[in-house]
Amino acid sequence: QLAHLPEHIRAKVHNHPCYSEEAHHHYARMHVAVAPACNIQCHYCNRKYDCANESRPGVVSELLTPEHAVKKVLAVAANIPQMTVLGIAGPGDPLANPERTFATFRALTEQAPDIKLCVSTNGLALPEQVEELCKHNIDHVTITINCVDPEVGAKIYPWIFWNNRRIKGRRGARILIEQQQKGLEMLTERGILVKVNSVLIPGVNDEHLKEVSKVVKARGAFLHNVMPLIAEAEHGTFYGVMGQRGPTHDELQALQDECAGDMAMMRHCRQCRADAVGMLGEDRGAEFTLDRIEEME
Ligand code: CLF
Ligand code: SF4
Repeated sequence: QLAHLPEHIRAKVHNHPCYSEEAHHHYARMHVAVAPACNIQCHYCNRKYDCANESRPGVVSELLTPEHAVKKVLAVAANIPQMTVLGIAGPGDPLANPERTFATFRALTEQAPDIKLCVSTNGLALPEQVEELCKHNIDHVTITINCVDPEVGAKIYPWIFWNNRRIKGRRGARILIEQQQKGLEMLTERGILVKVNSVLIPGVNDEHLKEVSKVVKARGAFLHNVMPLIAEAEHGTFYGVMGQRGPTHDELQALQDECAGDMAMMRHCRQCRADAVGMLGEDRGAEFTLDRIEEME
C-alpha cells in the first residue's frame, strides 16, 4: 500500500495509524480533549458531546487543561510504546481554541519530540492558523469537508460564527467552504498531508460527495475518509430529532468505491472519541485518568 509513495511521504505515514491502513495494525494514537469551544454549528452536533466531525457522537470526553494533557501523553507514551501519534480532535474545534491547542503542541514538541502531532478541524479558522501549525512541525491535518456548494452547505450548517457575528444559511456556508478550500491549498503547498473527512448524510450530500472528492483531490488532499452520519434521536441533534437517518453499510461502501477512482480512500476509520487512547478501535482511556496518572508518578 505504501510502496508507490515517495520516500519523504512514506516516512510521514508509515507509523500513522489513520494515514496508513497497514500502520493501524502496529501503531496506536491518542487524543487529548483540550478544545471545548466551537465556531460553527453542524446539524449533526449536540454541544454536550464530542465534535462529530472526527469523533464518535454521543460520548462525552474528559476535558483537560494543556498541563494535564501533557502529563497524560507522557504517561501513555511510557506505557504504550506503539503510541506514535497525538491528535487533538475536540470536544469542539481545536483551531477555535488556539491558545489551548498550541500550548499543548508547544509543550509536547519540547518534552516528547518523537511523537507526531495531528489535528482535526472544521476549517473555518484554518487559513489564519497555517503558519502557527507549520511552526509546530505538524505533518498531518484533517479538515472535515461535507460540501463545496453553499446550497448543500445550508442544509448541514445552520450558522457559523465569523468576525464576531453569527452568519446563517447559504452566506455562512459559503464562507466556511471558502475557508476550508483556502486552508487545504495553503497546507498542501507547504507539504503538510491533508486528510479530508466527509460525513455521508443520505438525501443531503450523498450525490454531492463525488464532486467533493474530485475538488479536494485537485487541491492536493492526500486521503479521503467518508464517514457515516450517526444520528440518534436521544443525542438531541437537529438531524436526530428530525429523524434523519444515517447510511447503510452498503450505501457507505458504494460511495467509497465511487470516490476511490479519484483518490486514496480511508476505510479503516473507527470514529474515535476525543479522548481515545490505544490502537484504533481500542479504548484504553480508563487506564490513564488523571487520578491513575498521579498514582503512577
Ligand atoms: Fe486522531 Fe484523526 Fe489524527 Fe487519527 S483519529 S486526529 S487523523 S490521530 Fe483516525 Fe479516529 Fe478515524 Fe480520526 S480512526 S476518527 S481518522
Ligand atoms: Fe459540533 Fe464539531 Fe460541528 Fe463544532 S465542528 S458544531 S463541535 S460537530
